[in-house]
Amino acid sequence: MTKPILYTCARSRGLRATWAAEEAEVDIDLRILPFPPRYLAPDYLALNPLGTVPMLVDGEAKMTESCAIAHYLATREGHTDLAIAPGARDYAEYCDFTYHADATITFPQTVYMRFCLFEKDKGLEEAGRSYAKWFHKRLVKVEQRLEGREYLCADRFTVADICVGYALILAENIGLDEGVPQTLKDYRARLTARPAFQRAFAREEAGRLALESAG
Ligand SMILES: N[C@@H](CCC(=O)N[C@@H](CS)C(=O)NCC(=O)O)C(=O)O
Repeated sequence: MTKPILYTCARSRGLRATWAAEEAEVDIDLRILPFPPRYLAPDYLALNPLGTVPMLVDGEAKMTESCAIAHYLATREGHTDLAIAPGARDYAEYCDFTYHADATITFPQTVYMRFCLFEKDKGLEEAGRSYAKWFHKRLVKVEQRLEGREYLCADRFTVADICVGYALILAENIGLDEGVPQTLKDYRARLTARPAFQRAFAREEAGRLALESAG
């Protein structure tokens, strides 16, 4: 099997993939790019015309969705406990929360980031703030699911927790933590205490610092 190459920017949604690789013990070639790559690493566009991160290249396959990459890395060499198999308890919920993480939760976060952090000069901050409120309201489904549960599915840690957990990590990084319920902050603390998360974070930071000192 070839060694998969993960192109990403430190602390971006690619952290879902770096983290899944550490949990699943998949040996990846981690390539940290400057953010945003479309401007700061224009050669990357030849590889990924979207200009987005993460991107996983595995042989002929090229993947550009963080949650799909996390699931793929966890199951690339066969089923593992990081995923839930078809027919097993909570398979439907596993699929649902894994997709929910980016499509429903991270989506409003990114609109907030764009209007309130990256493009403040465009006069769209009010719209950005309403997306922040929308993000907080959308946490209700995860909050209810975690009532009486430590993890989202099948009473164990899975890729669904990686995918949703990243959105909660991002909330803290972009100043949206005030509206995050305490139960979800506690859940996030349980997730980020995992040795595999800490290794993934440290690998990305080392890549980011190497980039900074190079240039
Ligand atoms: N749905 C995709 C979204 C990828 C995405 O938009 N990534 C952001 C970083 S978190 C990005 O690359 N932004 C820079 C750009 O669009 O130029 C995923 O989950 O991977």
